[in-house]
Amino acid sequence: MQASGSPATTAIRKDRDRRAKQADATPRIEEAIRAHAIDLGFDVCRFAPAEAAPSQGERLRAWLRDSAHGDMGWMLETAERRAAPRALWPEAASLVLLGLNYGPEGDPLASLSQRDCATISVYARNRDYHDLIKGRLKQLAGYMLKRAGAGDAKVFVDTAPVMEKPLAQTAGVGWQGKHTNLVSRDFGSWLFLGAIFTTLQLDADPPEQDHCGSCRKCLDVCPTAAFPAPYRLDARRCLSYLTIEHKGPIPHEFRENMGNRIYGCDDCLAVCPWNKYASAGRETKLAARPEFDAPPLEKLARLDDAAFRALFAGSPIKRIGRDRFLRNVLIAIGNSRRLELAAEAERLVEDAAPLVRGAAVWALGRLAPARLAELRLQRLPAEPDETVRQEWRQAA
Ligand code: B12
Ligand code: SF4
Ligand code: SF4
Repeated sequence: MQASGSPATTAIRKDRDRRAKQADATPRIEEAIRAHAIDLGFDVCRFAPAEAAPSQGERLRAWLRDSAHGDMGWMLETAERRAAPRALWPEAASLVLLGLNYGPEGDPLASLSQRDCATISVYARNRDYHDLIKGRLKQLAGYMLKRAGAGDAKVFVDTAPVMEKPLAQTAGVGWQGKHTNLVSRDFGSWLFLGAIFTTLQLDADPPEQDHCGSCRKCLDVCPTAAFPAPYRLDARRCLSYLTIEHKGPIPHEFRENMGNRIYGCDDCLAVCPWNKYASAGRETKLAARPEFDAPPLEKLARLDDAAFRALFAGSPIKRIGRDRFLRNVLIAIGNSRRLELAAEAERLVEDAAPLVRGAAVWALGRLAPARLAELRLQRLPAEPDETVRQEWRQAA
C-alpha cells in the first residue's frame, strides 16, 4: 500500500487533474457534432433515441388505409420500414436530426397574382436540396464516427423510408403544425430536414411541444381544401402532390384553384404566424435564381425536351420531366385570362405528348372557346388518345 502524499499518489492525482482539465476543454460529443453541423451549413442539429415517436407508425398506417397517399405507391410499399427507425435499421441506437433554413428573401406568394407568370415553390427555385443535404450529412456522419473512434451511421434525406417530421419533433427541432409540416420557433415553416441514424449512444435532447394553439390559418388558406382535419393531409387534394407526384392529367375539380402554381405550393407554409421569427436562408445555392422567380408562362410553354433539361439541370424540377411540367404550365395558362397566351395553347394542342395535348385543349377552351370549337371539328376525329378525346368533349 502507498502512503498518501507518496510520489505515486501525487502522480495519480496529477493525472486525474489533467484528465479533468482535458474533459473541460474537449466538448461532449453531442456538442462537437452540433458545432460541426453548423459549420457544414445546417441551422439546427439535435438528438433523439432510436425508439422516438412510437405513435407515428399507427398514424402512418391510418393515413395509408384512407388512401391519402394517392398514387405514391412507394409510401405503401415501404410502410413497415418507415413506421419506426429500428424497423429500417435494427442496430440504430440514436438519431441525429438536422434542419437547414431555406427561408425566402421576400413574400413567397407574391407571384400568385401575376397571372401571366408562373409560381414555383420556394424550395425549388434553385438547386435540388437532396443533393446538397445528402453530401453534408455524409460529411457529418464521417466526422461523428471519427470523433467517437467507433460505430456505424446511415444518412437519410427524404428519399429513404424515414418519417423525418415526427422524429425531428421528438428531437426538439420543432413541432408538426396543423399543416403537418415541422414548424420551428426560430425558422418558421422553412426548414429542410435530414437525419443520421447511428449505433453511437448519444444523449437525447428534449422534444418540442405543439405551439399551434387555436390558430388555423394554414387550414383555411388551402386552395383545394386538402386538410380533412387539423394535422391530417389528403395528398390527393394537395397541389404539391398534384403538380409534382401525380403523373396523369390534373383532375378537373382542382384546375381552376391551381391558379399559376406550376411546381409545388407554399400557401399553408407561408401564412404561418411563426414565420415572423424566420430569416432568409444563408445557403446561396438555395437562394432563388432570378429566372425561377415568376418566369413568364409564354417562355415556359416553349420549352422542348432539350431546353427543359438545360434550364432545370441541377434543379428538383427536372425530375418531373418536360411533359408533366408543360401540363402544369398549360393549366396556369388556362387560368391566366390572357388572350395573348391562347396562341401557346393552340400550338400545344398538336404536341406529341397526350398529357400536354389534353391540358392544351383545356387551356384553349378557357381562353378562346370559339377557336376551340373550330379546331374540335378537325382535331377530335383524328385524336388517337382517349384521355385527350375526353378533354375535347368536355372543353367549353
Ligand atoms: C410524402 C411527402 C409529401 C407528400 C405528402 C405530404 C404529407 N404531409 O405527408 C406531398 C407530395 C403532398 C408533399 C408535399 C410537401 N412537402 Co413533402 N414530403 C413527403 C415525405 C417524403 C414523407 C412524409 C410522410 O411520411 N408522410 C406520411 C404522413 C402520414 O406523415 P405525416 O405528414 O408526418 O403525418 C403525421 C400527421 O398526420 C400526424 N397526425 C395524424 N393525426 C394526428 C393528430 C394529432 C393531434 C397530431 C398532433 C398529429 C397527427 O401523424 C402522422 C405521423 O407523424 C417527406 C420526407 C420524409 N422522408 O419524411 C417530405 C417532407 C415532409 N416534405 C417537405 C416539404 C418541404 C413539402 C412541401 C412544403 C413542398 C412544396 N412546397 O410543395 C409540401 C407541403 C405540403 C404539406 N402541407 O404537407 C419537407 C418538410 C419539411 C418540414 N419543415 O416539415 C419534408 C420533410 C422533406 C425534407 N426532407 O425536408 N410531401
Ligand atoms: S401545399 Fe398548398 S395545396 Fe397542399 S396543403 Fe398546403 S396549401 Fe393546400
Ligand atoms: S398556421 Fe397556425 S395552425 Fe398552421 S402550423 Fe402555423 S401556427 Fe399551426
